[in-house]
Amino acid sequence: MPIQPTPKIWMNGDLVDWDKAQIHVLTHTLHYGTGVFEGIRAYPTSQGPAVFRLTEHIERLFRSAHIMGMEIPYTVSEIVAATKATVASTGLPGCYVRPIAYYGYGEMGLNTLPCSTDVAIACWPWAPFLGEDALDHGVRMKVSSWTRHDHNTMPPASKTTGNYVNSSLAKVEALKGGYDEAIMLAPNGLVAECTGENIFAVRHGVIITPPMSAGALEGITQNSVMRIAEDLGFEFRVDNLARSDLYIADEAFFTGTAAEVTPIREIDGRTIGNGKRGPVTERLQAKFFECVNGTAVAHRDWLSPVAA
Ligand code: PPE
Repeated sequence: MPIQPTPKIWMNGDLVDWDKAQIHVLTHTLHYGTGVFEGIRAYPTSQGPAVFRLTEHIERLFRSAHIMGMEIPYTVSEIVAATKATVASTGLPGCYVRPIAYYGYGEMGLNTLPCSTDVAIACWPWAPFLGEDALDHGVRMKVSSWTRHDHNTMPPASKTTGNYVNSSLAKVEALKGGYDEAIMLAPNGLVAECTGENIFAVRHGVIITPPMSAGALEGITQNSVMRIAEDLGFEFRVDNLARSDLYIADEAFFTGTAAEVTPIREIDGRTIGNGKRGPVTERLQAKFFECVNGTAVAHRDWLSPVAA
């Protein structure tokens, strides 16, 4: 889906016109994949557009930078305020938000120590990632032939731009094979996550998602679903999964800001459960959508209205 332009992009403290938000071809991060980024959504609510778990996302941006040894020349609250201002400037009821901190123009070479850090925040409309049909009926997955990088290769706990070379290889392989998404295994063969989502299996009523040590990102949607599962009285565990645990699951699904809560109906040619969105997934998904649009009674604090 082509990006739909919005009026402004925040760059280093200013809201600039969309077409003027440009960088030099010798920007460090373009060459070496050294940036860190976030994916956030703002949703339409009765109080206007509200950003979902905004501070948590910006804190994770700063944690990614910390892992990479990058200094962001702003505070968390400055980037939180800048994100709200950018969303408000679009005039959109809801949108996807992409903050990125990157080493800009000025230095070249693998030594990032002399580089200065630039920050940009862009917003645009992004419909359900894999389509409405995927949310209702689930998707077909493939365990990737590509391995998720090891903690000592590229730390998967950081949303580093360069990490996503691995995810893109897996995503394109899956699409070319006729699947919707890929499952990434860690170097030890256990399940890590999907290309840009956390994965979950439901078996005998227990919901299980792999830990960060398995190479999963500490997902904010994952955490939201965990908290919703608690509210609904489901048993939840963070634990390792083998690919066969996924094959024999009663239900499986994945979560992410872009993907929201997407059921899985097939993995590697094997039907998962009854091949439809399962009852646990359906309840978690329904409650998640109530939380993001502000109609749930609980977790109102997850929403930051941009007008406030
Ligand atoms: N794992 C990875 C590797 C990842 O990139 C994401 C977010 C998640 C898990 C889920 O995290 P959270 O969004 O906090 O629930 N992926 C972002 C980028 C996806 C893309 O296709 O680009 C996102 O969902 O915005």
